[in-house]
Amino acid sequence: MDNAHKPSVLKQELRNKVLVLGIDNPPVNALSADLRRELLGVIQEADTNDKIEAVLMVGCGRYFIAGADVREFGKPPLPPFLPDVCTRIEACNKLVVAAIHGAALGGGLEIALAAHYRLIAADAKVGFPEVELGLLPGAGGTQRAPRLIGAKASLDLMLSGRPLDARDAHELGLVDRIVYGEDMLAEGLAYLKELLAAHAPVRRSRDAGGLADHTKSRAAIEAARSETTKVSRGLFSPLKIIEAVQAALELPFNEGLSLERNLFLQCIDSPQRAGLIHAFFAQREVFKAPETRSTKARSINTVGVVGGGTMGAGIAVAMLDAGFPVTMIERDEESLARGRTHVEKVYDSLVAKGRITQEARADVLTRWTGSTSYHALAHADLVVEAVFEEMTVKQAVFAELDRACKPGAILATNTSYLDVSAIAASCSRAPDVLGLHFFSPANIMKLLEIVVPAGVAADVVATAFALAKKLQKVPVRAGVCDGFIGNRIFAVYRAAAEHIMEDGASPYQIDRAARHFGFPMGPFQVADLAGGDIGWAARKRRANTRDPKARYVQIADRICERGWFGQKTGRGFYRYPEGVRTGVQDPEIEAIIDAERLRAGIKPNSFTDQEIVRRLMAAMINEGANVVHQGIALRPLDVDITFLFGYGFPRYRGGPMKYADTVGLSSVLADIREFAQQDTLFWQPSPLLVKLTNNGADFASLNQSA
Ligand code: 3H9
Repeated sequence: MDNAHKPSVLKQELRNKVLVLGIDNPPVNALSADLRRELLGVIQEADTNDKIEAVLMVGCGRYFIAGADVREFGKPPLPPFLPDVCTRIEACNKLVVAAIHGAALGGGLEIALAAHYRLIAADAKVGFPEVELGLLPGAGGTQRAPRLIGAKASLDLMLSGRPLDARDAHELGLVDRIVYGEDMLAEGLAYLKELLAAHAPVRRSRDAGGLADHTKSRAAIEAARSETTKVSRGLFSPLKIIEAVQAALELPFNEGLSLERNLFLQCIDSPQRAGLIHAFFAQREVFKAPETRSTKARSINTVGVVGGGTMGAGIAVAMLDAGFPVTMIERDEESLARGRTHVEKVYDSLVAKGRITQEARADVLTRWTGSTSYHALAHADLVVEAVFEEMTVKQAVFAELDRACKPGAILATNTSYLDVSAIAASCSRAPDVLGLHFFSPANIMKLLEIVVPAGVAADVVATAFALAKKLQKVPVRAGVCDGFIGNRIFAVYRAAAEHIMEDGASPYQIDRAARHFGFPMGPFQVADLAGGDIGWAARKRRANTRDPKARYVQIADRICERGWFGQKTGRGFYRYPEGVRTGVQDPEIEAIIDAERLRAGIKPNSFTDQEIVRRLMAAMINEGANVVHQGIALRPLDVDITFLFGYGFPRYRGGPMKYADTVGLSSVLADIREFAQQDTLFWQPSPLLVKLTNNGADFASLNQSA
């Protein structure tokens, strides 16, 4: 469509010499090239038009402006550029007022700061979330905000990415007035009328004096720099934000602006920006599953949870936090009391940390009821089973649920590995059964794998997605297989780590390499945290079905045989002396590893950290490709989100599949083929990886909506 026929994204109306600009670019009024062009043109025209005395910018829809159009980043930039639009707004000789409702974020706030006065709806928010996308406020935000509210408050805003509510924004001086009416247009016009009557001057943020106290400003900048260096874990943009704010202090305004532009373009070019923006869209894309498009969700008003252990209690808390009444079922009164205590403990610790009041705690707990009889679930709309991870135990629970629950109730299992189809088949209502795999602690971890067996009704799946939204979780649709998406891929990653360990690297070096890559913990620290006994039991269960030709590293078994199950027993791959939460290296473990290498006839090699990461990532990516190839994950981005939200994969790398695209699929495949020279069975290239590489394609090409 040529520009002449495009609908305008800026509605204009002259009201008593006030030009009202209605920003109308759904869904969130992002500052697309069209919007920038129209804004620039209109402001230029307003400046010279005698019929116009002032300009009022208001947002149509739910938000004022959500920021730059993130979809444009990474593509050739389209003029006019946002900093120039902001400069032109600020330079306007007619009064320009921004009326903020919903949110003014990133470039949206920068537009507002370029206006001469700002009013804000009492329930609106403002913020600079650019840091979460690997960017900095690049349209004058780093120069105008410090002049308005000082270096410290600006740095807090830009480095945290957290939005401010209207009251805080007003207190800081970022906005001039809070309004309480619903009609922002009317509020804005009334404010402008007052300003005009009072002959309020054109007041430009670039001239504001928030940085007048140089010593204080410099101290704030230095403090932010030393704190950021400590905590930003390899992130690129935070230090650039500080550099830009320092320029606001030290350079004339226009020079500060051009440095900001330069730093912004450096951020745009960084692979971290690409990873973080991929994560932003993927996080939204995962909600789009075939079932969410084709059907409507059932309504969920009451929830049951079977099992009051760590997992069941965590799920109960997640449901209570989302406002549901929860009925917990346990086999006897004693277990039920323990379940209740687990739930109470979560809220007690929130009270102790001052996050909630005693009254709020009491209030939430009134929605919890417990019973030892399944009949208490007669009215539940959804029941989540979280009992011992054993097929017969789960099937027995489902037989009870089948008898007790009303028709149409959704029955979910929280299994992490077991065959959900087999669980569904054990009761008479397979279309109502699916897997809801929460991650521990269930009330905190954001990931929810929605495991979809073949016979489930589409509206049950759609309901699970709606539930995830209500729980503020990030859902990923997974097919049925051993370990679904996350645990299946993680098992291969862990096996690769064990191979490297037996071949010569210490678990400590492997963990360090994984941490340097960006994981909060390495695979052996994770094993110690999860508890060695769990994996040991699973290995014993699978011993009969394991391919006898597959490489099997026995080191973890030797450790478990000593009763060393990780953190909970004070010893695992690491030692955890009293009072120490992070483990210390253990020479006895190194001796066990040496003995195992000897037993297996392996002459240890040395590995660089980089070689370790190459192997770990190749294993993860290859299995990720298998999972997509077999339809267990809808798209590569679902694998990415699983690892970002369930396994601590560094967000700035976008997830394993995005990372694979970044390094290049041909290079990953070459690595796999090289490693296969030692172990052809383990390192079988995924057919999907081979196909994409042969076609010169990447995983991103498969990320269109499912
Ligand atoms: C920036 O401004 C840089 C400047 O400093 C310098 C430039 C030179 N662009 O989240 P939702 C889409 S960087 C394009 O589900 P909500 C989103 O993908 C930017 N698209 O709604 C979704 O699409 P779909 C700084 C965007 O009500 C739809 O809108 N700003 C953008 O739960 C609805 O989104 C930010 O980082 C965008 N900027 O939440 C703000 N934003 O329907 C990012 C959203 O096809 N945005 N979309 O899946 C947000 O935080 C939330 O979207 C918001 C609304 C709070 C606004």
